[in-house]
Amino acid sequence: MRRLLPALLACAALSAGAQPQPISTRFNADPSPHYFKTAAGGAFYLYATDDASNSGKYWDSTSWRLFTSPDLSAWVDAGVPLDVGVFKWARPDAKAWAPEAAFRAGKYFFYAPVGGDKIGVAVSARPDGGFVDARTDALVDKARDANAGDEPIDPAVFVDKAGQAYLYFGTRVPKVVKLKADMASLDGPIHNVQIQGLAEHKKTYGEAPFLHERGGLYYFTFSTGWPGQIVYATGTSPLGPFTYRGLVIDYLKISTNHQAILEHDGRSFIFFHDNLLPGGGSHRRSITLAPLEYGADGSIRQIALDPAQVGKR
Ligand code: FUB
Repeated sequence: MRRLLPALLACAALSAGAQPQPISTRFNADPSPHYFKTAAGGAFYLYATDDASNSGKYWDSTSWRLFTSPDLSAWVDAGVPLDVGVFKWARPDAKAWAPEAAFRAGKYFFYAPVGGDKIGVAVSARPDGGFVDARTDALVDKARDANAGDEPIDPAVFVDKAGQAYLYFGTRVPKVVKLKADMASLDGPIHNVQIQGLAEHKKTYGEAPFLHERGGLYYFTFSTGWPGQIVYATGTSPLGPFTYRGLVIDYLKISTNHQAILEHDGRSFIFFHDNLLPGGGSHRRSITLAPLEYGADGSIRQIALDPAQVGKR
């Protein structure tokens, strides 16, 4: 019974309205969850910023972390899938921030900000390691690419039903650009993502762009700033424009908020990070997840947090 208890608690945490539980006792942040089928079978893979190996004063870790799960309840720390050293062009002081992953044509792709001014892309035949640079330079480079924005970080990839891949990224001004079928080159210009209705609702775009589709509607979620709420907007194209719809996760008692949505077997989950572990804080975050529920009109229901978790409005 004692061994069963953590798993039972974790299962309970996946029910609507249950309190979010950290997926690990290791500090981690910026979730990028996926379900991948390998020769070993299907499993959930969660790539993260590794807050456990930062200084505790800044997000200065130089490696990413992977967690795996058969069922979204019990998670295993699968170690370091790669570090910034994979990107030989990275600045010597480059930090490993919010990662993303994607699968296409037998290859696993890993996207990440490297140094705050570039986004790199790595590739591997397996999801848990073996990643090498998919190029010899950055996929997005502030100094090279028109309209890359002031801070090209927080990459998120969405592939539509026709197989077209889109890369979202950026702070303060959200960006979107198509990817070629190789998943490692830009296909056309970088556009600003248009979000209508933000000012009327006294919201701004901060960071953590993410796109998912449900029932033919495209949902663009993001953090409003520092600290930030997670809010959403919807549109009829992955390229936008999107119209502001509402709040998903309120302010937390940490300086960042960063979400990702996983749809699997007809169920939706939202992953985010918070200050859930002893000794936690803005630079020592912990990933959690909760069921994501929709109203009949396609609206997203706000995630219920313990009032003690909610930060200042
Ligand atoms: O983890 C470093 C940065 O904090 C990420 O890039 C942002 O999204 C914020 O979560």
